Amino acid sequence: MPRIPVRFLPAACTLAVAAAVIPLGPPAPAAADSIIVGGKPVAVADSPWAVALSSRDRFGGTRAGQFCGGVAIAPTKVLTAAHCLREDVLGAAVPEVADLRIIAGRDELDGPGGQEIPVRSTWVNPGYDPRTNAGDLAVLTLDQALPEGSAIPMAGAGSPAYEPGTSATVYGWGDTTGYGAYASRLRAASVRVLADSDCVRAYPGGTQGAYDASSMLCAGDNAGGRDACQGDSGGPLVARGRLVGLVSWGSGCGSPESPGVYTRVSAAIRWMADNS
Ligand code: 4AZ
Repeated sequence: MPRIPVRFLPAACTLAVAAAVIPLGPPAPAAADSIIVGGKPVAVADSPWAVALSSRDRFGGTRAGQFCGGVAIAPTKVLTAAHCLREDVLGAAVPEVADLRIIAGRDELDGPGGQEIPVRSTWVNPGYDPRTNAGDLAVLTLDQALPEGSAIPMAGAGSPAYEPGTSATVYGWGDTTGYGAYASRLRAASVRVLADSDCVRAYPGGTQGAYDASSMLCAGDNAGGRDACQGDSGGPLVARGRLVGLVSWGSGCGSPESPGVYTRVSAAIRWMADNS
């Protein structure tokens, strides 16, 4: 079966909306053997910086309108993927999405507990290129502060957390199967930071997409089976207790020859500094 670069498919979010309107057949399986894919449920109390992005207006009431992930780097600052805020994902321009919120501290999306905090303003990296996915970063400023201890430190350039082979964990409420089975509890999967050459080989350009080591980070599981998937976008990749990546794109989910591609957080630090 041809593998379709996920970034050329409608994002999870769009799929969720489309599914509500047009009965779709099962989405093209990302990878039949992959099943966050290959992860396990985790307690948000142990990863309080992992937040869900939600809009019930745009994505419906089930799973509290979750459509992407995010990660708190300060009490009122959440990083996510720029592509999560695209008009073709939201079905409207960001300012028209009146109920854009983050959900923090809640284990079960449909359950009680935790907090829903409105997004006061959004900043999309002006260097984001929707064609190549380079610069896939947005910053959300929250209306209220998250509880103390909710932010995760970011790994700066040169941190050992970026060394290939480092074990890392990716978190999200996204598809657990590649078939559109969205999680209602936060899940995490163990992957490794991979060499840039692994992603250059997998994504040389053309239909598979192009990996750019200056703005992207390669991570996955050599054996396949553990990966981020649709709906996890914008969520955290953590290594050595620091944020190293944001879920961005990839071809399918969990296939050994197609690692996950993440926004490189050391580059994100630079983009934020350049624009502050
Ligand atoms: C997505 O569409 C997505 N396997 C994110 C990450 C990956 C695939 C898809 C990586 O949100």
